[in-house]
Amino acid sequence: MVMPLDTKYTLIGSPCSLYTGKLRSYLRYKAIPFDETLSTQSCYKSVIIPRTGVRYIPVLVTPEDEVWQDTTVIIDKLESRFPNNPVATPDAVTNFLAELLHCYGDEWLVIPAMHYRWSIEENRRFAYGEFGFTAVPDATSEEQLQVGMQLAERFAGALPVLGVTPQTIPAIEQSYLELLSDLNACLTQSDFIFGNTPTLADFGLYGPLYAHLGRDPYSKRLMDEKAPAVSAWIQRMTFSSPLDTTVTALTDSGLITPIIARMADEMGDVIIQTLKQVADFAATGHAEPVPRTVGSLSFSIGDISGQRKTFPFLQWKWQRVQACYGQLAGQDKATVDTLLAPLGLLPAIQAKVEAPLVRRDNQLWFA
Ligand SMILES: N[C@@H](CCC(=O)N[C@@H](CS)C(=O)NCC(=O)O)C(=O)O
Repeated sequence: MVMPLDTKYTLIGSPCSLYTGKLRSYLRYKAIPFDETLSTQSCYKSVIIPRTGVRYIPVLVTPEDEVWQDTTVIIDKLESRFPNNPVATPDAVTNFLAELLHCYGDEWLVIPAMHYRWSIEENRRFAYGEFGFTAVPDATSEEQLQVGMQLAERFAGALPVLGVTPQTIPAIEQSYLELLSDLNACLTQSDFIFGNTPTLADFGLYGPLYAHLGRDPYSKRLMDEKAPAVSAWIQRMTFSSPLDTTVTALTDSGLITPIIARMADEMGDVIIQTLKQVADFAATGHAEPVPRTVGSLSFSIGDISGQRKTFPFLQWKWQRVQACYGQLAGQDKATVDTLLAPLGLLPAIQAKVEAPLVRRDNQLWFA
């Protein structure tokens, strides 16, 4: 079947939404023709909820009037429709590391992104306005502020669910500042994470680093001051367009290693606990689809520990990382093992998934 590639897609989302930012940047980079529409209250009622069955943004309406949800799935589908300027590189090791950092950006950097947005008064007030503008763009700014405050309650209320509490906040901030410093070193050396074109790593990291941490006013100042090369990368990613260059992989530059080391320290054990709790949940024979959270687990950042809910979606994302690892062979596998073993990430990479998850109708189900 010939796809109507000359017809536009419609991105439905919000200027302040993490995953909308990720997908917008990807669409621009790929030069995929699209219009953007705000995810207003009426759009949730008329399109988002009835057509996807869930309440997430962004969604992408295709030229054939299909409605796609979940940025990871959307990017997969678009990569097969638009093979030019692929986000995968010819280098299997780079691709694996990119999938790893994609997962880190999407699933873990939500923690500093949500903390800074909702715990810092200046950011919070800005977000109220943005939420209100998105929901009811035709209302007065006073009305938008009221609506924004109501809508924001649920998001701000999610902080403890993610493990953001007065006890963990100092470690979350310390970890974020160290990450900024590592990313700054990396992006001083190259235009994108792995060299001269963006990969999935860039799009995954960009979501939280742009829409929250590079756009909310307090966080933007912090980034500009502490990590100007990251701010410059945000600009490149925001206005990206296809690049006529060949990827030069920087996986052996040593600059990526501290970033993966931090990911391993903070996420490795959370992943192992998640796989186990999802398996325990499956064993109890609960009704499906699998709920958004299935219990809680402990995690540590630096030397501070906390509790957060267990997200089966993290397992689904991790299955992709494991599948990518499973495709490595010979020297590529040896390179990855040599890199990851001292960082302590191999147990999570090699952990058995007892109850694999699949995604169907925008929900998770046991395979
Ligand atoms: N995994 C999804 C996540 C989408 C998502 O969480 N979007 C946020 C806005 S940035 C949202 O709609 N949240 C609503 C909620 O958490 O209920 C993706 O990649 O698209």
